[in-house]
Amino acid sequence: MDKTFVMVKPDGVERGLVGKIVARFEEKGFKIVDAKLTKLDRKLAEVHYEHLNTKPFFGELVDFITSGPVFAMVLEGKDAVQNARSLIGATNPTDASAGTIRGDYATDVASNIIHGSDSDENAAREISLYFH
Ligand code: DAT
Ligand code: MG
Repeated sequence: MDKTFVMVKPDGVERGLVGKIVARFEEKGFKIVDAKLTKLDRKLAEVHYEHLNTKPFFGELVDFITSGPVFAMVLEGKDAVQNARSLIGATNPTDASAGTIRGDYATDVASNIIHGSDSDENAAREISLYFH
């Protein structure tokens, strides 16, 4: 089975959305194979988002993702990366369809509730960063 890495960001944890978000993945058919509440230090945040480290919003992104606890999960299922991204919705919640997690719960790209890996290679990388 394929695996992906999904993380409810600090805004989602603060707003009490972990249960609802986990339920969506379970209802879709994913199996939770690992999970934890954790807090990123700046080093982990900078490594996780290193592909964005030249962007003007990088500092704000690192501040935000380290601002409080996150709920990190390893999910297993067929085409896990693609199916999870479909449930999550577009990066900018303004573009995310109703029925997706970002479409239903977020309005701002800088606090868009949830992360999901974008490729099998990045899923493996992120799983090893958070669960080792
Ligand atoms: P995704 O999270 O959909 O994979 P990404 O990897 O391109 O999107 O970006 C990672 C995160 O960075 C994204 O979830 C929110 C933040 N971000 C992206 N573009 C942004 C922007 N223009 N302004 C502020 N934050 C942004
Ligand atoms: Mg991404």
